[in-house]
Amino acid sequence: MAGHGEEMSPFVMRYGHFVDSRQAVIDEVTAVFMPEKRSYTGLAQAEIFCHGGRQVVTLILQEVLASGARAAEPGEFTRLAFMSGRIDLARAEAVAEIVAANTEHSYSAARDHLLGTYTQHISDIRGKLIGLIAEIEASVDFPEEDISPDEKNTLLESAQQLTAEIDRLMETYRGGKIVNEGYKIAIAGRPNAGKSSLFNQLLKQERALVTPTPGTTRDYLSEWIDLEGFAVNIIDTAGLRKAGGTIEKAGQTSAKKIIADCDLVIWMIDLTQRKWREQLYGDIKMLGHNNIISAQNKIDLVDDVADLKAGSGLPEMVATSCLTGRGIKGLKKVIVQRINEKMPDLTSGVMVTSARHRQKLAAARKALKSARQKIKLDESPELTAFDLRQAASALDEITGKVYNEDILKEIFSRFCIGK
Ligand SMILES: Nc1nc2c(ncn2[C@@H]2O[C@H](COP(=O)(O)OP(=O)(O)OP(=O)(O)O)[C@@H](O)[C@H]2O)c(=O)[nH]1
Ligand SMILES: [Mg+2]
Repeated sequence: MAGHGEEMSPFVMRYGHFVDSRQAVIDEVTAVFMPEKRSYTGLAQAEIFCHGGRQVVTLILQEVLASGARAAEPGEFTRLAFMSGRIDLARAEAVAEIVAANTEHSYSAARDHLLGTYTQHISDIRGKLIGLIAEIEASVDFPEEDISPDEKNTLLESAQQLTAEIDRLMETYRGGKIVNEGYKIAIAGRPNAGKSSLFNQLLKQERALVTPTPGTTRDYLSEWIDLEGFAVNIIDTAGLRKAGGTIEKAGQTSAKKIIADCDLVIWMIDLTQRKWREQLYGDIKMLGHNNIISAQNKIDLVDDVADLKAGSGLPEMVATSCLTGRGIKGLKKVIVQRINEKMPDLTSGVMVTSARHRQKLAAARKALKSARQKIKLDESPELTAFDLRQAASALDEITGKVYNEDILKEIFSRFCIGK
């Protein structure tokens, strides 16, 4: 920068000209310097703020690289922040989560992870585990004294409580997965029932989310919407009918796969079809899904529908008209209810959204179970302590107290450049 030579005071934004090696001005910029231990990465760090044009950025980058810098890998800044001990691994992962968050709930889960509420909760459980290990190891020092039945009960109870805490945490993953990966809904039904019309109604009424889906060729339409803060993937399947040509058959096979894979099926009924009641039982049975809502569609064309009740093999039903929009609001309400059924308390700030974390919790739970068994059978305290230490180390893999290169590679390669 022109005017270099003077020391830059930390955290003071300086204004100046960015010049190339021949002193030609590239842009008018501001820049700031952050000393070691007080920057994002924990290393001494400088940031240059230039105009956003592609050419300007390229030229400045060229100069910076020519003077010996190297471009950062995806996630490298956050990785450095982790390596310097400024943030733990769960919080580092939350940086990627917050960048990817595009709905209210995914954002707030990511924010809670980033702020450390979740890490704190894991650390608390770990602390209790270490306490239990200490108690058990204390008995190693007095091998001549057997553990009294009272002591044994206390140990078992503590271990049981810890298991219950881990269970509660693991249960949040049911909702956490939805918050993180989205809720998948398939719209299915006989030909002409109004599937595509419902698809369009939902898209028209809700904010569409730009979520990249793998670009495979497919015979169905898939879109993402924001439904009361949840990312919802709606899929318009090909008609599930028995007859049909080869292309239709291919469509049917994939429709079945999609249906098996989704969280909820909306089964569209065409009320103008005389035999819809008779068909419904068989159709629902054929779907074989445990979460179905039925939309009795084209209500605008018929007089009466209120003669079939949910239960006895039939799903909950909502009367709709995808032509006039009647009943769509009610249908969305039922969908949101179904999503909420799977949600833990969203205000607690403690929700497992990562499959990796869930896996580590399961490992901790398993080790705890084994420890409880050993206490019950009066096995040697050393062996029990070993199991408990394994449980603690599984939790340490969540927060990154214990890590290996493979874990780090996997986590940080998913980051985007510049984070
Ligand atoms: N009157 C009325 N017509 C509807 C309603 N919903 C859909 N339709 C009409 O029914 C016809 C079929 O609708 P689609 O949405 O294409 O049905 P689909 O289930 O996607 O049909 P396929 O993909 O061919 O199986 C169209 O002419 C729609 O305009 C409704 O609620 N009321
Ligand atoms: Mg269609």
